[in-house]
Amino acid sequence: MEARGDAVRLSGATLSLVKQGVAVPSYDRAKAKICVVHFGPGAFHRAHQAWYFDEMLGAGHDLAVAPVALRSGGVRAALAPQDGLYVLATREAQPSYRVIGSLKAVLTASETPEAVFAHLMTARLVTATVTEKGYCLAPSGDLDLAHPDIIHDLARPAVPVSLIGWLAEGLSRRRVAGLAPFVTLSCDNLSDNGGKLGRAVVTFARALGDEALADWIKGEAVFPSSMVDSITPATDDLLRAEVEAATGLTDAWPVQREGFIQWVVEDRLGDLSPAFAAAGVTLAADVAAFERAKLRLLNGAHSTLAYAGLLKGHETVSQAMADPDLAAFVEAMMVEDIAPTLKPTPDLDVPAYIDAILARFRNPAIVHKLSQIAWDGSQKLPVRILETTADALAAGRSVARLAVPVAAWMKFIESRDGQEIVDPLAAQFAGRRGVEAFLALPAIFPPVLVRNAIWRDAVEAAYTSL
Ligand code: CS2
Repeated sequence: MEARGDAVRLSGATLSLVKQGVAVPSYDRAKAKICVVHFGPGAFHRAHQAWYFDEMLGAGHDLAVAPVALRSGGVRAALAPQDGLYVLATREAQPSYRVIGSLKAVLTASETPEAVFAHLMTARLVTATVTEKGYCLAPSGDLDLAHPDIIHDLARPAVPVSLIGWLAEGLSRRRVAGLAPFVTLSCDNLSDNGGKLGRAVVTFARALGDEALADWIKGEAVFPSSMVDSITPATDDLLRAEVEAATGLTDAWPVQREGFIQWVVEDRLGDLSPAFAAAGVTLAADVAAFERAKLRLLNGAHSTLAYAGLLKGHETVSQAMADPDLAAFVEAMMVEDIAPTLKPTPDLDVPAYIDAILARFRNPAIVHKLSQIAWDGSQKLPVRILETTADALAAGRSVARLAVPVAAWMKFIESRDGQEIVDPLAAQFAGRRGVEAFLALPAIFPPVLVRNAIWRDAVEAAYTSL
C-alpha cells in the first residue's frame, strides 16, 4: 500500500502536481481551524461527512476536522504522511476525482489520548461513525453496562476505549473548565441515533456516580439525530491504481462512493446551521421519518440482497439486482411490506424514493460487495428488518417476505462454518444450526418476537425454502 514505482505520494507539498481535471481544496488549509472532532474516520466518513466539511471550508467556514480512530492506527498510518489529504472517487458513468482537504491532525486515541482531549476542549462539534456496534447498546436500545468496553471505561474514565467513554470524559472536562458542551452528532445507521447516543452518555455518567455531570449533559448537551446516505464500496487495489492514473500521485487510502449523497440533520445545530445548510445538508425539525425510510428501505433491502444474494452465488449488489427473481422480491418487500410501516411525511415521496434506491443499486459503475454488507448482521438485522417486522405484525400484515432476510442470515452464518465471521456477537452464534438455535439469541431477537408463532412459522418456512 506504499507508493508504487516512481510515482510521487499525495501530500501538502505535492498537491500542486495533481493532474488537471482533479478538484483540489480551494481554501488555505494551513489557516483552516479545527473545530470538529470525528470519531471513526473510516471510508464512510471520508466519503460523506468529510466531503461536506470540505464544501463548508470552501465556502469560508472554519470547520476543519480532527479525525480520531479509537484503536486502529491504520488511518493515521495512511493519512498522516499525506497531511490528511486523500482522493475521493465518485463513480458514475463519468467518474470524477477530488482531493479532500478537510481532515487535519489525524489521531489514534489509544496512542495520544491527551491530544484528543485537547481538541475536545475547543471543538464546536463532535461527529461519529463508529458503526452500530460502537454504541455498546443492549437490545433495548439503552447502554449495555455489561459491555466489556463500558466496564473498562467506568473503571478507567481518563483513558477510555469506547465512543461513550470518550464523550463522557470530554464533556466532563468541558464542564469542569466552565465551558459549554460541544454538539454531538451521530452519523451511524441506527434509528433515533442522536437520542440513543445522548441517553447512553447520560447513563454512563450516572453509572460513574457523577450525578452532576449526568444532569449537566442531560440539560445542556445537544445530540441531534441525523440520517446519512451514500453508497461507499470498500477501497481496493483497483481503486488505488485508478486514482494514481487519474491524479498522477499515489494515495495509500483513497475512498469511493456513488454520486448520490444525502445528510439530513435534526435542526438543533445552533450557530453551525448556516454552514451546514449552505453545503446542502437538509436541516429538519423531525429526522425520524427520513431515518426510518432510509434504514428500512435502503439498508433493509441491502441486507436482504446480501444474504439472499450470497446464497445464490452473487457477489455484488448490481449482480444481485440483475437476478430477476431477487430484484422482484426486494421490490415487492419494499413496496408491500416496508412502505406501509413508514411515517407519513410531506417531505418524502415514498414510491419515487423506492425507485431511486433500486436505480442506485443497479448502478453498474459501483462494485459493492455483498460480503461487505453482510458483516455485523447481528447489529444490522434488528434496525433494518426486525423493527419493520414488529410493526407489520402489530398491523396484522403478512411477515412472510420479511422473514426471508432473517432465514437467509441464518443460512449465511451456517455456510461460514469454520471461516471467519465479522460480527461482534460471532462467538455467541458461530456453529449454530437451525432456526430454533438462532432464535435463542436474545441479544438479536427480542423475546416478544420469538414468542410470536406467526413470525416463527414464517422464519421456519423461509429457512426451509432457501
Ligand atoms: C450498507 C450501508 O454496508 C452496509 O450495511 O447497507 O453501508 C449502505 O451502503 C449505506 O448506509 C448507504 O448510505
